[in-house]
Amino acid sequence: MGVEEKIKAIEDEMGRTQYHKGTEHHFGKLRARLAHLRKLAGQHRKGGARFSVRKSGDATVILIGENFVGKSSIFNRLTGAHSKVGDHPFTTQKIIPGIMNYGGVQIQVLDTPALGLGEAEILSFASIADLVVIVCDSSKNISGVMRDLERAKVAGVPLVVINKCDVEWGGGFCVSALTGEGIEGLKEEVYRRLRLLRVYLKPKRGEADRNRPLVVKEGSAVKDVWEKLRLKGEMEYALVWGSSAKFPGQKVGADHVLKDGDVLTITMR
Ligand SMILES: Nc1nc2c(ncn2[C@@H]2O[C@H](COP(=O)(O)OP(=O)(O)OP(=O)(O)O)[C@@H](O)[C@H]2O)c(=O)[nH]1
Ligand SMILES: [Mg+2]
Repeated sequence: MGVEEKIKAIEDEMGRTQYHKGTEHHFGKLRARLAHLRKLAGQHRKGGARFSVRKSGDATVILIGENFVGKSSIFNRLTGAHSKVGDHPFTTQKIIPGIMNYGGVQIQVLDTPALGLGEAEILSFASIADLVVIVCDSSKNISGVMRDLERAKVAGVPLVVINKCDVEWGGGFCVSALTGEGIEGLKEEVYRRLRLLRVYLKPKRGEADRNRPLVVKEGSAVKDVWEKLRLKGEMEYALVWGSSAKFPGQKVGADHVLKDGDVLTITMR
């Protein structure tokens, strides 16, 4: 049996086995064996990654954490997707992408396997995400995960979410993927932490489409919007309505810094 086949066999066995006190030790052994085989497979694979997923949307958020803390349940709540929620640990075996729509902003959310399954690869995805959300349950501490992130040189301050607050209140940002408690607040917090701003483009004659914002990073100027549009030709000036404008329809140049919710008309030469 080749390494990939052995990995598949162990994954299948983990999927079939009920997790309880009696099988805890067996699970531990399977997990260690899996980690070893995955390391071997990585060495044999020429640059090929085990998990593959493309970045999409306006920003990418990754949920990481230990097994069975409720990453997939929270992912399903945030995105409306259906990542499998199991009655045993290590249910999620791949990185699963979904989209959280936040007022027209398309935020890609990644559900991940427990860190014990392919830690290095999961952390490499964490380093390209715009926000890392560490999920834990109220009874576990997160220092191990924080150390992993530091070791993998993942920049930025992660958002820590404590799930299962219906069972035990542990302080911090508490949600329950089971009852839905705190999920709306979590969506708000994720959006806030991404530091994005929405700009609504308005044609010269006509209204702005309020359902489809153009999304740029906080602090962006008119020229960043212009770049994102990838239009040919040269920009002449822009008209802006909203909190960055001194008055509605103010004429501004390429360096004018925008605010969330601004409406913008760009005029070309
Ligand atoms: N009481 C309670 N149980 C929860 C909550 N969220 C998830 N669960 C349960 O916790 C277990 C694990 O949930 P998952 O969402 O599969 O957890 P996970 O972190 O994705 O697990 P792995 O993929 O195995 O790493 C399941 O039995 C869920 O039903 C919650 O807020 N409260
Ligand atoms: Mg899962």
